[in-house]
Amino acid sequence: GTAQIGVTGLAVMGRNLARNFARNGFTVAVHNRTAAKTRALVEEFGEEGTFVAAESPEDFVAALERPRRLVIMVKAGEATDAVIQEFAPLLEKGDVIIDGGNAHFEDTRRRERELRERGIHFVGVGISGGEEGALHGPSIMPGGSAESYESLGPLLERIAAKAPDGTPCVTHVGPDGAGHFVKMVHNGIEYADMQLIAEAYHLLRTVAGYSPEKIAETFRDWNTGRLDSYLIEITAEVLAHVDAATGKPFVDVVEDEAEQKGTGRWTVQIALDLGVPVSGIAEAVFARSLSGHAELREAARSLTGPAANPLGEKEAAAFAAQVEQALYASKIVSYTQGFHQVQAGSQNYDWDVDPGAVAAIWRAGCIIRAAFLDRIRAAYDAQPELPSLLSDKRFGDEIGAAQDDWRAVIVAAARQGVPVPGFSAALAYYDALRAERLPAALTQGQRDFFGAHTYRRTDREGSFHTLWGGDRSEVSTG
Ligand code: 2AM
Repeated sequence: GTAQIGVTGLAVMGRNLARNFARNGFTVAVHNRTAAKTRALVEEFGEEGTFVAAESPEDFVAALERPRRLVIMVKAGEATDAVIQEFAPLLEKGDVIIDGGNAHFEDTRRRERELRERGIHFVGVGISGGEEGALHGPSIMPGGSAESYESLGPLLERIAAKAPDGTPCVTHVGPDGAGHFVKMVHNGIEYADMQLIAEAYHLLRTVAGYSPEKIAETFRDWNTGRLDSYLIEITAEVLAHVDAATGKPFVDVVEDEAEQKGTGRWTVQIALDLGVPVSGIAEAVFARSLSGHAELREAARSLTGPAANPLGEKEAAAFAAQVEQALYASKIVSYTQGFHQVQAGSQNYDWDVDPGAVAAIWRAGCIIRAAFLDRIRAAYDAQPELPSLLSDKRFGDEIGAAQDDWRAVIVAAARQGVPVPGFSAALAYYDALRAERLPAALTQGQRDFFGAHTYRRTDREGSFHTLWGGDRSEVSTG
């Protein structure tokens, strides 16, 4: 075979990825269960590069140079397993199967293990950036053996997005499920970013009394500063959009029930298992789920809230500046939590993930791309063993400078009845982490009281139990 890479599964993501490879000079074998799609791709985009259209799995495999590199772009779950089962028997030792779908990292771990036993490399690749990214340059998060990355890396580097400094947004994240894990956390952070932006919008609309157009302007302005990011940019676009049918702001005619595909939920589920407090991501997932409970919201609509009391024009501008501070501070916290999860996953699964490298490949191509990521990368570069992003001096200083406004915004939100679960959770995390003493000591006392769960003391080694039902003397338990 002559093709350097093959793509099977030619729905829009697979098609665009195949075109991206071809446009970058690679010979690409293409295959799809329904062959009409393969023919359509070559007919429509054939002149973009060199494609080898394969009708059968056998033809497809034969078209690939060895060791074969075969990208599967089908639905995550059973379809992926079915396609792996179909192709694995046709492959040889040293060939590489790449799953570019949105797989759960535990599935990737299982598939990698099973294929490794057959001498086949399995690379689970997180790909972010949607259809446009797949075509023009996504952020790519591959997990698998170092050997497979040697063969695959140079191709991925060509098709990946390029950061502002020209570096490709791809790195060997780590073994087996590391790539899909990091992609999952990316999506969790994306949920949190979106929720924080939504809260900022809600506050500007309700407390500052701004119109969607005025808020779009405000976001455009923020986008020239430290909040510069793809999500802020598209938020301004969405808010400025006017519905053609009614002439109303688009945001006012859309049903306010947010949906989700599940990767944000995975992030939180896994965080619970790993014991990582990703409260901002969790609140973002819950905020979407709450919005979707139309019946509960309808039943609660008559409950009492505070009297509306929007600010005057001058106060509103000052408030908007405070909201920018609150948004930025909360964003630092949610990335702190997300990177904690990346590091906890890395530790738990023995992946040896470099968090600075992860920040670097999120600088372009993906949904959370932002100038901000460069600063996270710099923080880890300066201090690879950074225990938490909040311990970075620059982030710590910035959040310290923002904290008065951050608190004022949350107070205003509470006064005016605007839900800000993301802002509040972020502030609670900040205040809890920096607290000298937490009431967890009391929690330990309660646990010891009702369940003899024991506690440790601040002044002595060992574990202890107080005889709560007796004379309340203390016994040493080990
Ligand atoms: P199709 O065009 O033949 O339906 C997204 O669904 C892509 O995955 C499509 O290209 C689809 O092929 C392919 N796909 C879905 N389930 C599949 C399966 N079980 N086996 C092979 N291809 C599958």
